[in-house]
Parts: sequence; structure tokens; C-alpha cells
Amino acid sequence: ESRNKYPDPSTIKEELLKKYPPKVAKKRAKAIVINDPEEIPQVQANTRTIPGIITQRGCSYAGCKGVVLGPTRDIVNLVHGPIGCSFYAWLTRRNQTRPDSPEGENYMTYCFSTDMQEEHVVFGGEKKLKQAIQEAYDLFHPKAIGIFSTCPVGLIGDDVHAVSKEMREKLGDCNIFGFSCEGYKGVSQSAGHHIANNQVFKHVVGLDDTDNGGKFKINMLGEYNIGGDAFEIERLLDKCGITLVASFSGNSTINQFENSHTADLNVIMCHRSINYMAEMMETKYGIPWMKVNFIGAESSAKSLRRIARYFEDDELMARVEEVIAEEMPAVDAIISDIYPRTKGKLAMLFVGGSRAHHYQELFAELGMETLSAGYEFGHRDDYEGRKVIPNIKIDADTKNIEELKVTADPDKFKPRRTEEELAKLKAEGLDIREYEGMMPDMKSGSLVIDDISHYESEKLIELYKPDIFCAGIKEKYVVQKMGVPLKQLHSYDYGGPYAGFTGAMNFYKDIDRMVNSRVWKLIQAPWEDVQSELEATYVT
Ligand code: CFM
Ligand code: HCA
Repeated sequence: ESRNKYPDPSTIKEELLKKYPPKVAKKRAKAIVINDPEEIPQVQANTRTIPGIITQRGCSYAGCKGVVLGPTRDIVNLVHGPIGCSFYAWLTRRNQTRPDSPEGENYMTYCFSTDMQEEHVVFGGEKKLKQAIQEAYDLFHPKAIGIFSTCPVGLIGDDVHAVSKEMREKLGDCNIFGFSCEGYKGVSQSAGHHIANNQVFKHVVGLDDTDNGGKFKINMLGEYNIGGDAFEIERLLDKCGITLVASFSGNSTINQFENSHTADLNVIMCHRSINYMAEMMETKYGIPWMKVNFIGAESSAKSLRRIARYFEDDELMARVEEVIAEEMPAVDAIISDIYPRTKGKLAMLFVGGSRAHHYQELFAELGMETLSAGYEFGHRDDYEGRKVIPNIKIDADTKNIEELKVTADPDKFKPRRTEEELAKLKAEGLDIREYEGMMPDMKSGSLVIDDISHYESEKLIELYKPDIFCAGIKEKYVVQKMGVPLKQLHSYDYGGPYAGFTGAMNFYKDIDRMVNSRVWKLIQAPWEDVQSELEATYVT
């Protein structure tokens, strides 16, 4: 067993905490747990980062503007704030887009901002915001404009919702809505996801009742088309004869959102960022939701089967089996070539709120083990699983959740599946409410670390020397200077898609190249050059 050559996990945990002042060590100890899949320990998550620790986290504005609304192509995303907030969020996420026609609207490449100056911070920026909305409207005549608040907006009290309403009424044919997603709200991107979900549900979902046909109609939630992942999933759904009504929000349009309540099932890829939408759509329109995972060939097959089972249609189930049988041989051929070179290698994943779990599957398919993993901003259910924490409630990050749960016309929107039908499906082996978190899938003794600090990652790498470390751009070059390759699981570096069967094959090849390149051995890690090491001590 490869992991035997390491000190036991409690010693490693002690090492990670040793340098911290006692109060910090006490807090961090709750976020570093030694996994036991049989008896899942409780992990501290979704709490405020300790000031002074270098976190990987981002802000609420990033979660709202960048993550959830960013990949929608025909909404003008206008940032109300100083230019830096726009500039540093401009095309930094690799969400791909493919407009329906060359003339099709696509505002993704633009950077819309009110360019707030000191004058607006002092005297108020609402007038400037109205001008910016008018200007965007005159230039592009978009179907919709979203307004995103940055920190100063909340501090000076500009009312983006009132401005949105006023301009919506004035312009008449443009849906305008605001997001109070000031960066400081909540403790991470996670609060921004929630705010985005609420406002899109309130102002957009349900506006277009058109039935566009299709026998098996689903929405794909929490899939943002990074590196073209959604295109690969769409290819598979298409092949199976499953109709995608809306995608939240990879390569999406505002009309998809408006029409999304006509679907029969919501399937969720990234539960962390979009569960609120799923819950609200179930309450208001009777659309059940179910967790899927298209990362990994086996998981993709399982997800397609789950969708087919939900519809209880023999033809669909047979078609899904055919598609899997068609796709798998190419995957198996690549695995058998690469496996001997990757087997037994060790990975560590510290990413976001879902990928640090999902990508463990892909590594497992290559015979690689994940020694340690954690989310930046996941919640306890993302770690411990829905089985362990049943009936998790939507967090009350935002106050208006009850008001959003107004019930739609019961004649038009009946539950797509009654409680009895769902119970029957469950008895037959499809529990649509079931999903695993990270920890039930990880080995006993693995270290699960929430909101890992920069110091902790360096120490972990020094102690474990993994064959690959997965994180983001802020970590990439620091880690590589230690002689360990870093795979960005946010942007996929320049690669992808990694979803579905084609994606899995792309991933295997990229990882093979990275972990087997000899270049890493030529780098001298800081701990190998004792001379240059400067011992630092924390102030207590
Ligand atoms: Fe969901 Fe995402 Fe992720 Fe996320 Fe993100 Fe992202 Fe991520 Mo970066 S929505 S939680 S807030 S899967 S942007 S596409 S890669 S941290 S693991
Ligand atoms: C965000 C976006 C991000 C950042 C990625 C990174 C992304 O959190 O605001 O740190 O490399 O996926 O683009 O998560």
C-alpha cells in the first residue's frame, strides 16, 4: 500500500498546525479531518477564513457575476463598481460559447462597467448607473441587462434594484435586474451563487411557457461549459434522444432560463452553486431534481442510466445502453495504454466546491489515489454527503427565499412525479435524492482539508511529495517551483473538455503527460536548498 511510506495522518495534521498560534491552530484543527468513510467525521466548512491566512477563496461578486451569470451569452452583464472588479473578471473563466448564428448575440467578450470614481463613492453612483444602462441599451438593444454590485455599492447604499426597475419600465423591452452580490457578503463565492440563483429565479424563470417539444425534457444545472464540457454532455444527451431545455448556465441564453420551467427533470452537475435554483423550481413548478456527474467515464455512464431510469421508458433505457456500448471501447483502449504508467501515483485536489470530489473519479480510473483533498467553499453536505446529512436545508444566506417560493398555477404545473411514484422508483433502486459527498468516496486515513491555507499546502507537498497537485492559477507556479506538476481544475489550463467519454480520454492523456514528464526532477525544491531557507515565526 503506497500510503504506508508516509507518517500517519495524525502526525501530518500535527505538522500542519504546529506553526500556528494556539487560537489559529484550534480553529484550523476543525477544518482538517482524517477521513473514515464508515463513520464520516464532521468537518468545519463554510465559515469565515482566518484573517492573515492566504486563502484560495474568492468573493461573493465572483460567485454571482463570474460563475453563475458569466457563461450566459445574451445578457449584458454590467458591473457597478470601480473598473478593477470588471477588469479582473474579464474572460478569466474558460466558459466557452457557441452562438446559434454568426449574427447571434454574444456579449461575453465585452467588459461592461460603470467605472465608479471617488466622486460616485462620495456623492452616490445611481445616476452613473442609469447612464450606463441607457448606453448599453442604445448600443446593443439586448434582451436583458444584469447589474452586479461590487463592495462600494453596498457601502454607500446605491439601490441597484430600484434603478433596475426604473430603467426596465423606462425602456420597456429589456429585462433589467440587479444583484446585491457585494464581494464582502458571506464568506466566499458561495453567497454569490445563492444571490444569483434567487434573482434569476425571481426575474427570469417562468416568463416563457412555450412548449418546444421533446419526449424527455431536462435542464442541466451547475454545468458552466468550462473547456467545452457542456458541449460534450450535449452531444451525449442528443445521441440518447434527451432534450436539453436549458443549461444553467454554460453557453445559455436568457430565453432558455425563461422557458426552463417546461422541463420534466432538473439534473445537477455542480450542486454547490445551483441547488437553490433546483429547490425553488421543484417547489414552484413541481420539477424534481437529481444529482448527476459527467466527470469520469463510469460516472457518465451511471448518470445517463439514472436519467433514463427516471423517465421509466424502455426505449430510452435501451438507447442509453447502446450509446454507452458505443462510447466505452475507445475509453478502455486509452486506459489500458496509460494505466501502467499512472497506476499508484498520488494526487491532491484543492478546488472550489465540487471538482475536488468529482475529479477523484478520473484519477481512480487511471489507478491514481487521492491522498488529500478539500474544497475552497463547499458546505458540509458537499463533504459528508446527502446520505449522511439528510434533508439539508437551503442556507438562509439571503432573506427572501420564502417570498420566492410562490406557487405557480397548479393546473399548469403539476408535480412531474408524485411522492408515490418517487417512492416506487426508490424501492426499485433509483433514489433521486441520494448523492455522495467527497468523504464517503475517499479512503480511510485521507486528509480532508477545508479552505486550505497557502502554508498548509506547501507543508503537505513537502511531507507527501504528490505526483500531481490540482488547484488554481494562484497556486500553479508556486507548486511547480517545488517540482510538482499542477493541473488547474478550474480552467483545465488550456485543455478540455474533460466531461463525458471524450473528456475522460482527454484528461487521461493530459495527466499521463504531466505525471510522467521528467522535467520536474530537474527543479530544486526550496527544502532541498537548506542555505536559502529563511525560518519565519508567526506572531502570537
Ligand atoms: Fe461549481 Fe464550477 Fe466548482 Fe463553482 Fe468556481 Fe468553476 Fe470551481 Mo472555479 S461552479 S463549485 S464557484 S464546479 S469557478 S465551474 S472551477 S471554483 S470547483
Ligand atoms: C473564481 C473563478 C475561478 C478562479 C480560478 C482560479 C475559476 O473563483 O472567481 O483560481 O484559478 O474557475 O475561474 O474559480
